[in-house]
Amino acid sequence: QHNPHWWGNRNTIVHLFEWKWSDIAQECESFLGPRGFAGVQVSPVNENIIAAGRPWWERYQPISYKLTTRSGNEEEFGDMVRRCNDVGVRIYVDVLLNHMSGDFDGVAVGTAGTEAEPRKKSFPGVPYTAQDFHPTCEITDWNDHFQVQQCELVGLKDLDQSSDWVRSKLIEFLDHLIELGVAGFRVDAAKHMASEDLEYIYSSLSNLNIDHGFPHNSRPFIFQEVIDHGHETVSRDEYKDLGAVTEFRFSEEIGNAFRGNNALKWLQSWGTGWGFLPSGQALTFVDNHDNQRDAGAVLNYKSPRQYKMATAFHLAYPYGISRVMSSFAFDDHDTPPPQDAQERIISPEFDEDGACVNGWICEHRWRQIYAMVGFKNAVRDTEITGWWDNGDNQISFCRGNKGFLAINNNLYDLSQDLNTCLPAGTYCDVISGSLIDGSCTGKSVTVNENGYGYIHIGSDDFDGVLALHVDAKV
Ligand code: QV4
Repeated sequence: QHNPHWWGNRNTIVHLFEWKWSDIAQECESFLGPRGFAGVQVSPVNENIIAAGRPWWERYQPISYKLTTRSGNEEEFGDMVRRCNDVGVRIYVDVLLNHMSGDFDGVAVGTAGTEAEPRKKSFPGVPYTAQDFHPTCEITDWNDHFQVQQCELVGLKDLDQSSDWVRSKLIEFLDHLIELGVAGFRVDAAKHMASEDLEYIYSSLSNLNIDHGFPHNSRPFIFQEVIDHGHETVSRDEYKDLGAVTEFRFSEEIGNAFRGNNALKWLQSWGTGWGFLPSGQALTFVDNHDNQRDAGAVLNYKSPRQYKMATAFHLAYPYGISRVMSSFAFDDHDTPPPQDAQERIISPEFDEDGACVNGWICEHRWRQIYAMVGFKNAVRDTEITGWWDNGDNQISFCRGNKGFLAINNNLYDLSQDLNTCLPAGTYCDVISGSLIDGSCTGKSVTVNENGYGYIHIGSDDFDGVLALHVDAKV
């Protein structure tokens, strides 16, 4: 279940973290479809507890499988899936199979109005009772296989996926989403569940819905959240054959490199050469909604210059199943998504350049990022060739004879003739500008008969990247 079921030559998933379903439907039609995005990872869809101040993470504490959250209800969800599929954008749902909510004093009322008593492990909306859960214990040793899989992750009531009842409820929930037209799932906290149980659940799921344009016998795409830094007792290898796995080492290493802690020349062997999973099993990202909040090597929107360089490399280098993060502005771990005085999530608003202005960051609408989504589509099925570097933090490479990328993360200019591998002609750099009505609003590069062009990326240029491809020929 490694096939994401993308349309045509599309290649990139965007995580529209905490967006409402009606806004995502609109975004598919007006932006994602036209810009060639392949799919959207959406926030959890099923009912959750209501936590004080409405932190984003309340959605990781389920109460029932009713499809009502602050992002919208079932009807709005179904409408979004249909409208996105109609313009070739797939929907992947973040699903919580590991647990229900954590402790809550007294009776909790969820986002669909369902009551539950988490302390008693009583979730009548499903229903689940105490016998459907593992006995309560805390994960104190992350190298203890039993604790990681059978104790409670941050106190979240830990479902027993070996039980027939729990399995049947989870399968019913996922099948309902498949019926509504989704293409697959991000499996939250997969590491905290036994792979045999997950295998049973995944293999029991329905095929994707042919009424939504999926071919007969299409299996749901699965990507599993397993954080494996390389020395974990519960490793990515236990899950990689069941579906794709989030490759956290990718995120950490790309952050390290573009923060200047590791020379970019070493990226020549990026991918399996760095100990990452085989390309078709790796879900790759510069940052995700968790690690963008942690201090450390991982880059996020707050370091835009480095972030754009890392993203350009991510999308230009042929490795992994790519996901781009689309965030809301945050100060700390608990900052809620943009909301109004009634605690309703608000819709993104855009300025005349299409950038988001009201608390949504919308990295996917930054020209330097959506242009690389287009680049990845334009160079699909080509190999990496013509690697060049200056022995330090200036690199360039070609994707067959369809695309060329150069990056300068040194504190001095990159100015020289480089092999772009492109057919002779003039190309528009899609990072510094766009090709509009046949003319380029940014830098242009003229490529000669030998494929060489003069490349200049000044150390004080707004961006440290230059990208050319055959679909942006002047
Ligand atoms: C608190 C204490 C605990 C205590 C508990 C007792 O911190 O020590 O045991 O009370 O009741 C929130 C709070 C957290 C609180 C917990 C339970 O932040 O302080 O525990 O609720 O009330 C998200 C957030 C968490 C949040 C959780 C549930 O990141 O902060 O916890 O949602 O709302 C590991 C895992 C990996 C996981 C990662 C964060 O291997 O699977 O940690 N990542 C996924 C998601 C992540 C999500 C969860 C898992 C849980 O990507 O976003 O956690 O669904 O690496």
